[in-house]
Amino acid sequence: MFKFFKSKLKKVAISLKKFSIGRKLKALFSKKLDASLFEELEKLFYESDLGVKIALELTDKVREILKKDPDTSSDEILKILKAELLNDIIEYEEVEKKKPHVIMIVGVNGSGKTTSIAKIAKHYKDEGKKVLLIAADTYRAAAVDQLASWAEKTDVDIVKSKQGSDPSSVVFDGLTAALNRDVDIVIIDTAGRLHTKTGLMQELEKLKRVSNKVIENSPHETLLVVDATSGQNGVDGAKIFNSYTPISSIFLTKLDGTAKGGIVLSIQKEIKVPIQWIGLGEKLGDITAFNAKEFVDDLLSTE
Ligand SMILES: Nc1nc2c(ncn2[C@@H]2O[C@H](COP(=O)(O)OP(=O)(O)OP(=O)(O)O)[C@@H](O)[C@H]2O)c(=O)[nH]1
Ligand SMILES: [Mg+2]
Repeated sequence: MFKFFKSKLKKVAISLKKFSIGRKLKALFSKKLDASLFEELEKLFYESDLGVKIALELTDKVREILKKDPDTSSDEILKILKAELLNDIIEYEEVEKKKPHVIMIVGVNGSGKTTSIAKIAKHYKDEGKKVLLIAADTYRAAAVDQLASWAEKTDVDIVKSKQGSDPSSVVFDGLTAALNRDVDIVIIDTAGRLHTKTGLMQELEKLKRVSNKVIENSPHETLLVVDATSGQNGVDGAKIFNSYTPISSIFLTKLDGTAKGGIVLSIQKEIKVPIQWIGLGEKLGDITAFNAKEFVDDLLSTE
């Protein structure tokens, strides 16, 4: 297990450096102090998808530092900003897992739910856990087949039913099977839904009720899958999802597809939910556990 984290974190350290705004910041700090500096600073923060709130806060912070001591070195300023950003990050804390541990996956269409489920399934399978997938996306024709094909590739069990059937009955059947088969980890795939569709959002509440009926206190985790390339839209959507169905952590996908890493921070600031996983590609191995300190170090790296 240690090996998994070690190798994955190494990969992340390499690929997240591309988000760095540290060098640009350093260059800005070497300019003379005037109003245009702060304007440029705010623009830089904003352009890296940090969101308006964080962009303003960080700019104010720099203003305050330089007001106190105009000679503060750029390295010192970056150190303070790192601490400031880390302060906003809620670290994911591993939850104690009782058998069967139920994880429900939710998110908007195409955010990467099904692919991420396969990645998580492989992660637990590699840890020696018995994993069961439940195909509760019964809306889209290919959805069940897609999950079934991942189940085959990762060599884990799956409970499915026909397209068009009631997703809550699949959840019921799947969880009952999990109890009978001595499963460690259950992962429920749900249909993609737009956070603005009230009926579909309420359906998630129903799925949770059914889950809780079969296995008390389940789902134990509700993971929201957010596409990192969706910027502020993704952040707004996450907020609404969280209001309907409390989210325990986030799987941020497609971070390989964006040059801006700020969404990691703005999403946490806006909905106060920890990021647990990061997706860095379409393959099973393209997953890493999110590490706040490394991420902030990379974001403000001057290398
Ligand atoms: N580059 C990249 N692509 C990803 C990542 N995660 C998922 N994808 C791709 O995103 C597309 C959608 O992925 P799905 O897993 O089908 O998304 P979904 O949320 O299940 O979609 P619906 O079930 O239709 O709502 C696929 O082409 C995936 O290969 C990632 O971390 N990086
Ligand atoms: Mg899907």
